[in-house]
Amino acid sequence: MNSPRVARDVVGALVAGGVREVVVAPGSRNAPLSTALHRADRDGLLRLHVRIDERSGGFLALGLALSTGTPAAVVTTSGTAVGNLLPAVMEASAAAVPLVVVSADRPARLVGSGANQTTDQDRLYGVHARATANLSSADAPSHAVHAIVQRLVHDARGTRTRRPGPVQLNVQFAPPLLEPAPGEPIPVVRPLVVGGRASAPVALDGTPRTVVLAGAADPATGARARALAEAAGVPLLAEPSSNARSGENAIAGYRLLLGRDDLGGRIERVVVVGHPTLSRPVTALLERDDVELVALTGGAGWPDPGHRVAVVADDVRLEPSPDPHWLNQWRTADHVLRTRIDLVLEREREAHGPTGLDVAALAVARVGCGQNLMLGASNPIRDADLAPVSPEPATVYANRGLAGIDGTISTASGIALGSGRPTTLLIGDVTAIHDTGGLWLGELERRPALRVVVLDDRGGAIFHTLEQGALPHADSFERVFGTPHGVDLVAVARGFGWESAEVPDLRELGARLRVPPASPELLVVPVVRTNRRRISEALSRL
Ligand SMILES: Cc1ncc(C[n+]2csc(CCOP(=O)(O)OP(=O)(O)O)c2C)c(N)n1
Ligand SMILES: [Mg+2]
Repeated sequence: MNSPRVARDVVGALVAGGVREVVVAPGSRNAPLSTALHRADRDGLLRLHVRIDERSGGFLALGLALSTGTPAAVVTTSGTAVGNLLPAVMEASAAAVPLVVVSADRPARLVGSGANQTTDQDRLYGVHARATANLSSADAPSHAVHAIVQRLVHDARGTRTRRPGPVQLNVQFAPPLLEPAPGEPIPVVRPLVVGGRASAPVALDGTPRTVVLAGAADPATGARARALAEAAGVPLLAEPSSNARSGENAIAGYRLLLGRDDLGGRIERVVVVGHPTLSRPVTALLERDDVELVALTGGAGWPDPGHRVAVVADDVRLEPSPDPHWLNQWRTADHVLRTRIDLVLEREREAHGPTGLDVAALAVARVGCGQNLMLGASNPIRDADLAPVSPEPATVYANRGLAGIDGTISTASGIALGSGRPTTLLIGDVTAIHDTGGLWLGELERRPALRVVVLDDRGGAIFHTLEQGALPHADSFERVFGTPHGVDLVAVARGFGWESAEVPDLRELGARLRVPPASPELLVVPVVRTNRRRISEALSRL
């Protein structure tokens, strides 16, 4: 009866390591874990979530880990099920999210024998897993299971390495998988105490013309970026998922102002916080050889796509800027820019109805403090990057580790369930179609307070603004980039039991967004995409 006992030890050690949210996808080989987790959920040791599709389950666990700031686990059966977690593992690795994969396996001697649902699962995630461990129910005394699993959870947290991320625990279960009469409780495992470390702040004098550039970051890191810019009196260039895009120093239209010689051109130092990824002007800034780059990070690594970073530190003491005009010039320019952006959008609205930028601005303005806003890859997050700064912003999330359009609904579900707060997700139609599996909610499952707003422009609009959207490629564009589809997303959502409606009118959308979501709901906002390139060009000329 080793398999059920080992499974209970694994679950007890996960709990001791601080895991409180676990996703299970049903299977036969992971039956010992599934029943132990069901018991742990019943006893209030953790919360169990069940999903059929492992790819969706992986992203759900990612969202749970993101929103709780603690490791979340996802448990699968053997075979292709384990492979379905790869996208979530890759994102967790790139975004430094503590994700614990527990893959059930068959005994090692069966690998390569042609036995059913048996493959080589050891280190399946390769370079994307921070650590892996293998356990066999045939040889796993309880104290060893407790030590191995807790060490792995600390590897996911990055307690010693300062490299949080995904880990894999592969457990070979030999039959019998279940006891004739279940009922054994989960053992209480003593938590392993593991200390971390941090270094002293680096002092920076305030003379060089400095900006704080905030990329994707958790709320505490975002707050630090904002405080740093405000204390030093310098502009704050904050991407929407930086959780720093608020306050007097935030320059809403920074992306368009970076190209100006009198603003972006005069930057002498950039303090980078978080992981910036969104726009080409920012990438160009990070590649400049006349700018001193300071990367602020509590982790082992730092973003440096231009290979120009000069200083890496846990924290800095940035002296106040002696030049008050520096910040004021940015603010004044941002103010003027806003009126011009509004004029461009008004013209487009009159001709073609609401634009994606209108919808994003509405979401940023209406989804406020105490709620979560997740922004999908592609245009939604870039549109929000041009929205006015909200006085009371929501906590913002986005999968910016690898900027995939996959698993977005599932991640948002995890964020809603993990935080227990109303959550709004703004995504494109292709992104929504990519994760329709994430709409599935079992009848016995907790229902997230999640509103998905789909900006439905019938295809991949972002490609209109890239090289392939130019006239010479017009012949191939629709088929291989635009990917028009006839999917009725309202019908799809209703099929999965979600409340759903089409909301073409911005005023109605605004009214709906004013009320925080209480249960699963999907709204479709139809817009055109034929004017995307024109809007983008008009904005870059401002
Ligand atoms: C997993 C994955 N596959 C493909 C891509 C490439 N990609 C980026 S945006 C995009 C289209 C997104 O379309 P939609 O969600 O409708 O947003 P829109 O561009 O229309 O605003 C694709 C296919 C990606 N980022 N991730
Ligand atoms: Mg689209």
